[in-house]
Amino acid sequence: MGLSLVRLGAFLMLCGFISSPAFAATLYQTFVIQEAPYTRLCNNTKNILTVNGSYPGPTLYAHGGDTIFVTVINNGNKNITLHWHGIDQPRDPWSDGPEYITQCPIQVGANYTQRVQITEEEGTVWWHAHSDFDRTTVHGAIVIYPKLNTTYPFAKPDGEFILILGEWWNQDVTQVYETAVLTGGDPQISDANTINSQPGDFAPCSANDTFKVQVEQGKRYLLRVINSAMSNEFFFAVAGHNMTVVGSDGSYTKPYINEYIMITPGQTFDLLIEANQFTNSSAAYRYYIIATPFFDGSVAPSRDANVTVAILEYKTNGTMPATVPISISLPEFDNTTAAAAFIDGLRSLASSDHPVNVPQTIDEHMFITVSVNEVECPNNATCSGIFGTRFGASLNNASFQNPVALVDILDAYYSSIAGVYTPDFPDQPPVFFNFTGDIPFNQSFTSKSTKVKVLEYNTTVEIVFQGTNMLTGENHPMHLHGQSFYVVGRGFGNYDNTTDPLNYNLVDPPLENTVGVPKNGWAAVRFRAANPGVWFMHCHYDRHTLWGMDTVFITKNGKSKNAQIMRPPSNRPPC
Ligand SMILES: *[C@@H]1O[C@H](CO)[C@@H](O)[C@H](O)[C@H]1NC(C)=O
Ligand SMILES: *[C@@H]1O[C@H](CO)[C@@H](O)[C@H](O)[C@H]1NC(C)=O
Ligand SMILES: *[C@@H]1O[C@H](CO)[C@@H](O)[C@H](O)[C@H]1NC(C)=O
Ligand SMILES: *[C@@H]1O[C@H](CO)[C@@H](O)[C@H](O)[C@H]1NC(C)=O
Ligand SMILES: *[C@@H]1O[C@H](CO)[C@@H](O)[C@H](O)[C@H]1NC(C)=O
Ligand SMILES: *[C@@H]1O[C@H](CO)[C@@H](O)[C@H](O)[C@H]1NC(C)=O
Ligand SMILES: *[C@@H]1O[C@H](CO)[C@@H](O)[C@H](O)[C@H]1NC(C)=O
Ligand SMILES: *[C@@H]1O[C@H](CO)[C@@H](O)[C@H](O)[C@H]1NC(C)=O
Ligand SMILES: *[C@@H]1O[C@H](CO)[C@@H](O)[C@H](O)[C@H]1NC(C)=O
Ligand SMILES: *[C@@H]1O[C@H](CO)[C@@H](O)[C@H](O)[C@H]1NC(C)=O
Ligand SMILES: *[C@@H]1O[C@H](CO)[C@@H](O)[C@H](O)[C@H]1NC(C)=O
Ligand SMILES: CC(=O)N[C@H]1CO[C@H](CO)[C@@H](O)[C@@H]1O
Ligand SMILES: [Cu+2]
Repeated sequence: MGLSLVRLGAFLMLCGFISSPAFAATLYQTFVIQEAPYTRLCNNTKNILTVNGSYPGPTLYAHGGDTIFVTVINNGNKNITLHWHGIDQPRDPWSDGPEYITQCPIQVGANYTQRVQITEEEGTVWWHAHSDFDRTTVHGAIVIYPKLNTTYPFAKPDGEFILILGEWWNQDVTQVYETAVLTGGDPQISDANTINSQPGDFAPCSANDTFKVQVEQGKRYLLRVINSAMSNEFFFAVAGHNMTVVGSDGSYTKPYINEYIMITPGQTFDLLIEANQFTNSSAAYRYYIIATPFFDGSVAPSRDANVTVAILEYKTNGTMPATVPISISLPEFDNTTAAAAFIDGLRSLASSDHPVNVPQTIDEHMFITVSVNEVECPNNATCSGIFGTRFGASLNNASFQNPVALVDILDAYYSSIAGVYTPDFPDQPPVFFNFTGDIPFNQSFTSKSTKVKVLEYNTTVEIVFQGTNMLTGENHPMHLHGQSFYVVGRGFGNYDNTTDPLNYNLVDPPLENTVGVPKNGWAAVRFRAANPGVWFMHCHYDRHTLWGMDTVFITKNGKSKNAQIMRPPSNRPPC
């Protein structure tokens, strides 16, 4: 999109004077939400919701420091919101996107221009719908190159590929969502796992559709891997090639060599591979890029366990026969040890160009239990959750409910509208017990509320997430909007506040926006609340978001002008 003077003028009027460093660019993009026909899995053609007709949607490219104005035009068949996952959006919660948290949906026929402000993020993050289950097909990558006149902290790769892991439903996902809301049951599982929307060679009838990348012997490639799946975590590998992790969640890491990675929904990894395996024989010129689900929950809500593949193919001088690509076996789907072994090796780069700033002293200590629960079945309703109840989920036994009044939380906060939320999200669970022990079924009930946590500007916060064994212990990818956090510790069992902090990494912990809280274990994160605004925090399994495994942080304004929320844009979607 070219820069339009007319639109620039309109923005100056809307937003006031925009000051940006001379080297940072202002970019413009138009995202048209529209239905488009897609064929996946044995000629099942149906309309899906897309951006600009493509699935995955368009990639946003920028450099550190740039600002992108994205005009979202909703020509689709339903109301929708978009979120820029992993972008801090300093002082601008208005553009963040989660429905009923920072805005009401963009209605059919309407449009909304969101400001995507890239500050310290570099590497790969992504954008996705943040309403109902629209994210299934409405998502894409955000590629952030080093700030102008700076370089990668590794040799510049010869090429790069975006690989987005996802899930495909033969059924209309809006139907899947509405059925889950109506019955309180587990949403129907997906029909295929996908890489760049393709299930790959092992899926019935889809051999022609497998996503393929071409590489040249002797060159080096950057793989930008995003997990956009609705409920599946994945082990991921490129057969025959080790991968060096160099970045995660839009932040550089110490180079970390592995045969496989484990990636939760919401996370991204930047991986380098050396294309050095070509032997000029037809037996060794094609390799599978492969992902298999990781699920270590004890009571499996049934899960789409299918493998998905793409193909990495070496360029050759002649025509090669289409041999079966070389594969690799990934850890078993429930191998907790294999998942932890990968995660525990991640470290921030922590160089002079990319320093870490881990809070060493903490103002607000929070201990948050993460649970799957039940809620009572309303009179006369048919509920298909466990034992005829509805599924619920909670943080500190508070099961989050979006505001019922037609107002979003940001608006209620900014305009002081009472009765929309309560500022009493607790700093600890109502009772302490053996969180990872056997918990009787009748102790798993919870209730709905809209509790938020209010933070003074510039406070340092530590959250210890404690996974519980209510109904089923499983890994939960907890995601925070508005800022990333340092993951200073992770472990299994009940967190011990005397011994576990002794093993924290306060030197070079990874900076992430999504952390996997291990099954029947805990994860400790730290951040400084220096971004005034209203920031959603939730499990990135969409069914858990729906069930209430969520809360909101409101960071109050600081004293100086640049520590205060920006003024709302005038074209905010009405409720
Ligand atoms: C970037 O480098 C170019 C060429 O060396 C120079 O002209 C330009 O001023 C530099 N820009 C910044 C923002 O440092
Ligand atoms: C979109 O939102 C408006 C306002 O809340 C509502 O009246 C309308 O029914 C919604 N449209 C759809 C297709 O859900
Ligand atoms: C956005 O909506 C406004 C109000 O309906 C309209 O005037 C404007 O032309 C629309 N912009 C685009 C890019 O569709
Ligand atoms: C898919 O549809 C095409 C065109 O209708 C048909 O020729 C082909 O046999 C179908 N393939 C399968 C696997 O059903
Ligand atoms: C697969 O692709 C080949 C070559 O393009 C084509 O001849 C064949 O019909 C395709 N098969 C299916 C099932 O689409
Ligand atoms: C991958 O790394 C392992 C461990 O460092 C090493 O043993 C193996 O040879 C490497 N494989 C390739 C293909 O480089
Ligand atoms: C292709 O042929 C050129 C020239 O003979 C040779 O230098 C190159 O190594 C060959 N490439 C491959 C992949 O075989
Ligand atoms: C789990 O993975 C680890 C590390 O890859 C491996 O050593 C172990 O044998 C695996 N366990 C099982 C039960 O497969
Ligand atoms: C439940 O159904 C009965 C019989 O249809 C009806 O009398 C009663 O009012 C209903 N209760 C509620 C809470 O809807
Ligand atoms: C908690 O329960 C687990 C599983 O029954 C058990 O292994 C563990 O010892 C218990 N921990 C405590 C502190 O009682
Ligand atoms: C934030 O707090 C730190 C101490 O934790 C202090 O050094 C810094 O000046 C404060 N920043 C602002 C903007 O108040
Ligand atoms: C796309 C794909 O591979 N689907 C398979 C998923 O797993 C089920 C059960 O094993 C199979 O029936 C599907 O064909
Ligand atoms: Cu969860």
